[in-house]
Amino acid sequence: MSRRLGLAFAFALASSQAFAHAHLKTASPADGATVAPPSEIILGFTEELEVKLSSIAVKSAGGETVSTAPAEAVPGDRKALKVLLKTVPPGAYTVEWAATSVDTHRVTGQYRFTVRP
Ligand SMILES: [Cu+2]
Repeated sequence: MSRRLGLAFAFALASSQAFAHAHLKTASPADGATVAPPSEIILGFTEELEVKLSSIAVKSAGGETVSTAPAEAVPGDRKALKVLLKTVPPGAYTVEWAATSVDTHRVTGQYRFTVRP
């Protein structure tokens, strides 16, 4: 392989790794959804996760944390993360997540859903 081609290959490899971050792909409840009180939040990502370095916190409009425990693995799905919730009254909730993929890159985000009366 020529030096020039080798360099191009290295760049291609670096950029494909840069795309291997865990981005949010699915959420239950979904972003913007209005739902009956959920007992858990399940998030699906584009990459496999380091669960111990990932988190989900769910807060009410008043700022109270309603997630009960650290986020945990979803059996059989290394790209998913879940957290259990207390009994949640109607209102707006914010899900704040941090996902560390197996390449150790960390991506954070948040979204909202509403619990209907
Ligand atoms: Cu990455």
